[in-house]
Amino acid sequence: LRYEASLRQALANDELYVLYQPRFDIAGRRVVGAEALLRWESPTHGSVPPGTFIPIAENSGLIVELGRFVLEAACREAAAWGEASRAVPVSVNLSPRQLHEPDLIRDIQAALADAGLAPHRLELEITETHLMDNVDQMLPVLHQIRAMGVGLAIDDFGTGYSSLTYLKRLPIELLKIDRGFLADVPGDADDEALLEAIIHMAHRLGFRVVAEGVETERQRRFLADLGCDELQGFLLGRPQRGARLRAELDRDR
Ligand code: G
Ligand code: G
Ligand code: MN
Ligand code: NA
Repeated sequence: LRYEASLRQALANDELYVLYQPRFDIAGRRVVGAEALLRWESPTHGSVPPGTFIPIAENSGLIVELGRFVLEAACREAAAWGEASRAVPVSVNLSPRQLHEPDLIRDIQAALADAGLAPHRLELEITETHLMDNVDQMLPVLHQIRAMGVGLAIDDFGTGYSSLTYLKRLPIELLKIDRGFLADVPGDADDEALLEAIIHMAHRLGFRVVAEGVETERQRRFLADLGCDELQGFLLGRPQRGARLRAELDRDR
């Protein structure tokens, strides 16, 4: 594995940092949250995309350490938003491996306590594919997370393909629709129908719905007409440094 040895050093060498992509209300006016996204700037490999290094970290077990780093950074950042500006929640992606790690609950508690962040200001994203395949095994830890007051979201929704019955068993309040559904919308009648059905179903099951990958105003309006709750995407905000997002939150307090 080409990057594994360098990735091992990356944390100690300060090559990793976290960007924050804002999430907006459906009007696209107000920031309602932000997703922490890990970045790796390697002196030997240049900037390596997360789609490349996250799977390597996952397979080698390094993800546990990297995940802890992101969790701690995100909680500290969100605590700063709370002081300087509006207290929106921060979302952190959890890898399958982290969810099966016995120390996860303790790590979450420690990150919150060290940052002085209220649990409801943290939200954890778990991909649909992983949830589907392991729902029985994961329910206890999901309930523990909810019991702490930390939020849970289903990420990349719609990329899995099994039955939907697992959904009603999950103690989750937010569903993020994979950006693949939006690419040809408005225009593609099939994708439009799927989006409408997903949003309707999610609401009936009591989830709030976030559309990911919103790149145009036409897409935003289309989603608003379907009753989608929140938006994330390049139209409204790219992943950015925490300080920049803090300034934006300050402006629209
Ligand atoms: O911007 P984007 O290229 O950041 O992210 C690509 C993929 O990498 C996404 O699927 C995203 O969920 C994942 N990713 C980004 N940061 C993290 C992280 O901190 N932990 C995990 N597990 N996945 C991440
Ligand atoms: O899989 P997950 O949803 O965690 O990853 C978020 C990923 O989506 C990141 O790689 C982020 O950079 C990317 N992203 C966010 N908004 C947009 C967008 O509007 N268009 C595209 N193409 N990618 C986006
Ligand atoms: Mn995500
Ligand atoms: Na996603």
